[in-house]
Amino acid sequence: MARGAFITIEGGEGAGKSTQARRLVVWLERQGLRAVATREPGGTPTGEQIREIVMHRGPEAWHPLTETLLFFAARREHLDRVILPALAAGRWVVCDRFADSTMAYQGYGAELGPEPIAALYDLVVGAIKPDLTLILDLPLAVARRRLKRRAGASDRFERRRRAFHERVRAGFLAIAAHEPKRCSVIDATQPADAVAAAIERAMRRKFGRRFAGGRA
Ligand code: T5A
Repeated sequence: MARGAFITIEGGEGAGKSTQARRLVVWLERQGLRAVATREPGGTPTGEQIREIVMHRGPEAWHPLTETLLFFAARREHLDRVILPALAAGRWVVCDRFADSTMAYQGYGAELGPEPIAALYDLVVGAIKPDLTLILDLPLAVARRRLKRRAGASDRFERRRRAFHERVRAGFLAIAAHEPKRCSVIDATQPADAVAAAIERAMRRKFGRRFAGGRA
């Protein structure tokens, strides 16, 4: 059986990752492929517990390495229990955030630096890499407006300083520049349909032959 493909969707808060992850799974299924959507932090019962700890922690400040270790702990479980079995069973895995988020948020945003993140990646994830990473890029002002409009809006975005979010955005773009074969930067300021069309084009460029009617 052909191995599935591992696709990650990355970007800052409110960039439209969850919206596009859902749409991409539907699109893949229309191509006759079996697809599964998952997310980080989360994706397994343990991962969801870690998500609760990280996302709903109290006001005390954490060392950025503390949250980095928690994200990687959740990730190892996620790989073993969800991602690798799905790929081995021929499924296409669409993951809303993965290790590039740790590099961008903890490495760049929290200024831990890229080296500890890269070292932990080698230890925890090893040789596994996403086949394609879609980086949804959005200016902060647009992200803030979208998140404020959303029903039940949280203040998570506002709790961090603007400079933090700017470093995160620069971090994602630096990752894309460093690994242009794996990463495709998508202009996320466009309406959701146009973003989905840009993602479909990136998918066809990368995997064309594997889709019904695909070019390549
Ligand atoms: N984190 C995570 C780390 O620090 N390190 C790590 O290693 C990992 C894995 C996770 C938090 O944890 C951090 C990063 C985060 O702070 P999350 O739930 O993944 O949190 O994070 P968010 O990015 O905050 O998720 P959001 O749901 O807020 O953002 P999305 O998924 O990017 O956006 P989405 O699709 O929910 O859309 C947001 C709003 O915009 C609208 C939607 O309808 C929605 O209302 N929208 C659009 N509006 C106009 N045009 C478009 N094209 C639109 N697309 C969506």
